[in-house]
Amino acid sequence: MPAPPPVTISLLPRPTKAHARAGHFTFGPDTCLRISSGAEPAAQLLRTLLAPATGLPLRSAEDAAVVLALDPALTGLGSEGYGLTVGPHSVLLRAAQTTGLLRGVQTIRQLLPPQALAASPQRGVRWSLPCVEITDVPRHRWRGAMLDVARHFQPVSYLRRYVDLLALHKINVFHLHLTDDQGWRMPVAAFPKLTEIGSHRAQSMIRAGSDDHDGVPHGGAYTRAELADLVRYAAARGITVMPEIEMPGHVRAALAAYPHLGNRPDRVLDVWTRWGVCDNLLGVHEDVFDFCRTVLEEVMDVFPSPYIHIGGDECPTVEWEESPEARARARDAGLSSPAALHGWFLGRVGAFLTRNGRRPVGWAETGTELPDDFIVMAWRDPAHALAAAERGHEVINSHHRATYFDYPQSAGPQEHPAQPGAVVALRGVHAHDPVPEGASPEAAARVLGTQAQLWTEYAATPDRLEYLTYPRLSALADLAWSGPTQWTDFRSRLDRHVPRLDALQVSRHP
Ligand code: TNX
Repeated sequence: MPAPPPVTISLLPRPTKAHARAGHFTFGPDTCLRISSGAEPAAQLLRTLLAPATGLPLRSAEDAAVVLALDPALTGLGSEGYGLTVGPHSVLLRAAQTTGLLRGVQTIRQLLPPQALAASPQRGVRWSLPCVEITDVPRHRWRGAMLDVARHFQPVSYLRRYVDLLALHKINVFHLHLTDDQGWRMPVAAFPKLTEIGSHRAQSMIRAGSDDHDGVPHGGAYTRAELADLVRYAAARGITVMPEIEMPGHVRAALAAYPHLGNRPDRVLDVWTRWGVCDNLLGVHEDVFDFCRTVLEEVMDVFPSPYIHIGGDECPTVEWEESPEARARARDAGLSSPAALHGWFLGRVGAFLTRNGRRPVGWAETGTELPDDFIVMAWRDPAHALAAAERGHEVINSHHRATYFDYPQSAGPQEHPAQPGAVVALRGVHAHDPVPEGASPEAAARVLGTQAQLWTEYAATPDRLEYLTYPRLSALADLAWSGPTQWTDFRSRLDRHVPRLDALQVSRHP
């Protein structure tokens, strides 16, 4: 076997503290694990991740060289931090909570040669990692990635791969955008037409602002069992799957299935084939709130996530202004105008979630319009993130100019068709501090973190999704875990990270 090449440590995200020591630890067929009580999920993950390329059995033994230890007394590490000591004859991974061990497993994986990440057996590689002392605690507790499976459906097998790549980057929230004007992807037993009708559209618009359509039907929906399985798969990697059910706008697919939920029950709508902002909204009669509660009850059954996203974005209120019923409802509720039904609607549904022990999350249109108990996802403007945090909301900074991966990565002609309107370059992603400038210490403490958004109007296939996601997600994950770093430091670590993405056959942007 060839001697191991000289190693310097290069991790992404960057650990809080890492001190390299002389020497290596080498995994072999006889390397065993000692697993403390509560550390079994980490052992399981380590075996699952390393088996395909290395074939290492990593059996359990009492006198093992590799120790995975849960120690609740390590309070300084929080729920996700870990300590890792690699010596020439031993590896010790410790954390206060199981999730911390799962993060540490990803670090062990990155310390190995990149071939360790391959999907098939790799011969002639020495499975060595450099001796090192690491203490690692994330800066932000919300490090998310949103995938829009409403505009283009992806099978759950691909969602599992997406989750695997997130876990490599220590992302902890997978936000699944399940419903929109162009498709409804989650089955709800009490409303079967949501997926029977709402999950298929006749065709799709080709380019923004043009009437060209591709003539190709598009559709797909998950089964409840597939979603429940995805939740378990993600949990085994320390990732929460947060579902999003859009309301009161972005609901055209639901209205195509159940016209009585709209503002004009007599009107038959199709599942939308265009991109952009649609005028059709849910009505504000009690049937609609029964519907929302029933849907969310099923959502809460399938997704144990403490957070449930209910949309709230891009909600033109024309239909409410034109509806005598909605105008009367606004008057009876003491609202100044039908437009104020937006906050009233979200407040009612949010209160239902709160009563059920979940936190509502919504997209901020201004930073000051969401009900008090909402976690605010500020997407339009960093000023909204600041305003919401100053107002007392917990905030996820998702500024579109730095976190919307549906925009192209450069203005070059080589880019695939993507969302028009902006360029989100790697450097811009790297430079986006989630804590908005000018935040008071109290407001800064309410900024939970940041997340990437992948809207999929213009991305239909796994290749395209990965091209848009990587390496920008590597930059966002680094920022969310480690905080701002020097561009040159990030670049050199990314150069060493790219072989890992390549071993995983990620169809990344060059
Ligand atoms: C705005 S951001 C939207 C999405 C689009 C996206 C395209 C947000 C909450 N709504 O419906 O897909 O822009 O970039």
